[in-house]
Amino acid sequence: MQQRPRNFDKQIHNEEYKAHLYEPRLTHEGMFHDAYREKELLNGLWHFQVDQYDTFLRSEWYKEELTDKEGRAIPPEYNYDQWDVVSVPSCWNIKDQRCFYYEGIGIYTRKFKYVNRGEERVFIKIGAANYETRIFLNKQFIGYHKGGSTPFYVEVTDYLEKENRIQVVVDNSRRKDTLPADNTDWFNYGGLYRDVALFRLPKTFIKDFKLQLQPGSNMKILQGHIRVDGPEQEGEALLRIPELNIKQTVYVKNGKASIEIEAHPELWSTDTPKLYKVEITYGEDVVKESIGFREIMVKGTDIYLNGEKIFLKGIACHEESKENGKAVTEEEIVENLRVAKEMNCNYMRVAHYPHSERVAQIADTLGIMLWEEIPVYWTIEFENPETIADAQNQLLELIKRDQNRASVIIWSVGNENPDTDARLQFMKNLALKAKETDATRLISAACLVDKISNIIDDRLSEYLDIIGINEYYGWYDPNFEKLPQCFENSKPDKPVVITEFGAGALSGHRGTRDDFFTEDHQYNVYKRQVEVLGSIPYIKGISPWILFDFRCPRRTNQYQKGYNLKGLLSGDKKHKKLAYYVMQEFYRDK
Ligand code: GCB
Repeated sequence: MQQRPRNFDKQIHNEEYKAHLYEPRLTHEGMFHDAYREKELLNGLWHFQVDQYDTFLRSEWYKEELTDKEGRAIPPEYNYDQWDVVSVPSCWNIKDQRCFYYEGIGIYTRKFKYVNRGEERVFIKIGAANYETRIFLNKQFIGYHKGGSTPFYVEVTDYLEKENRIQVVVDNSRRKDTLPADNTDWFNYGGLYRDVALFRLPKTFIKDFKLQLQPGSNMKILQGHIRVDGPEQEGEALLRIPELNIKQTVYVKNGKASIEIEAHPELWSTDTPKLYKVEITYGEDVVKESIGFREIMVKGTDIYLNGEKIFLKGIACHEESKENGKAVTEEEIVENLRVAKEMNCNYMRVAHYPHSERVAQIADTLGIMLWEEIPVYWTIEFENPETIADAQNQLLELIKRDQNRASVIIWSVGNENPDTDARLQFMKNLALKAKETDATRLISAACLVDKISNIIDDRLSEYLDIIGINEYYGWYDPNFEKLPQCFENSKPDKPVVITEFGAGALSGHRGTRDDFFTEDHQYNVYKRQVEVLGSIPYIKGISPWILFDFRCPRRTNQYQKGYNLKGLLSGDKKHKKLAYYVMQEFYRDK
């Protein structure tokens, strides 16, 4: 151990200041079932401060030590209540013009009251914060979370007082070891951009609850599990689905129970997105759910929903709006799904990271199937144990969050990753983990074609149910003839879904079909693409890139100006480009 210099000053010399701020780590294990639980939102105006030098953590501002040991005043370097306020949820890039390109640390703080209602356990949930988050409550560090788009939960029962101060330190610095890593094709928004909520639960509560149609049961068996948390590890739970006349006692032992019930539900489908109210009671706790029952499977190169062959008529979508960045509103989510439906879609690729949990809840009610994805994007540190653990945790957080959503039919473990041995190992493990955790959905990934032999031949395919393929013939690769050739060269034994194709066009910009960035050029690429894709028997779905234009710092020409223009709609979602109608027509006739 290096000796501490005699003039060591903790405030400025201590580079180990963060070492004790990684535990407790908030992971999928700390999640609880909250889909339709009562909650108290801690949204609203929070004080906010950019913290470029990480001084909050370095100087332990959370301790609010404003005097020395003898009680003499120390000059304060902060005053939480004088900081500017921002609304939560939001992205700091949007709410404060000075922060548009800011990447780094931001501190959020507010006060709230708490009145104890007797025997209760209290938790705080953060819907998402990008990317690394530390939570402090009443001068104590209570949890650390990694991952920019999944929810996390921390128990605060023992930290609460009548008047509380919470601080949330969010760091969106791009790094090599994160997911995604430092290089992506979208904007790196920062902040506390989904709801912050407080939950009061009984001493023993239902922590996890899943109920789905058992695959291969002729659509007659509802299967699932319950996990409880708290001192009452043994007892009877009551499961009720009034509309199906189901009232079943389930025995909980060691905090766990399996569910298996024979039933004949009306099946959830895109035409009739039937949802059932499900209720589970255990001791004082009740959880409610709204669940659609459906079976999704593949056989040969076909995809079946409830035993019938389907074609995934889709569109890819980012989580963004011009006005709100990633902190999209309920209305914006509904509007995106509505426009997709109007385009005759029955499916959406929710790329490249988990979007708000409201997306799947709303898609459940509208009858739109979803592909959900974790941000294993392009090149990441496939061999770094910390990155591996982070990816697995994000996957499990996503699965746990949306495990009861009928709309979610595919878990995607990544996008356009280089086919190296390390990547194969990394993604194979994710695919196997997803399957082992959830057998009621299909596993996929958006892969690239082998560019040298022009063939679909990604080694990861072996571990996938559906092979996703991104291809940009007619755009990045102007030799369009290679598209039909590639399909001719390939003999996949599984369904292929074209997870991306596309071309950029500035809304309203017209020209010939040879002029880049005109709607005419984009239209032409779409026309040629669907003509080929529609004729390949093993292609069982398409999700062109992308529903609307989105912010992207890599795109800097005179048309793009910081936007990726491959949208079928403009960035403000007001203008439909010509190519939109190509898809609308193609899907109508498909
Ligand atoms: C891709 C990526 C997507 C990009 C898109 C593009 O293959 O998966 O994230 O935005 O291409 O526009 O280049």
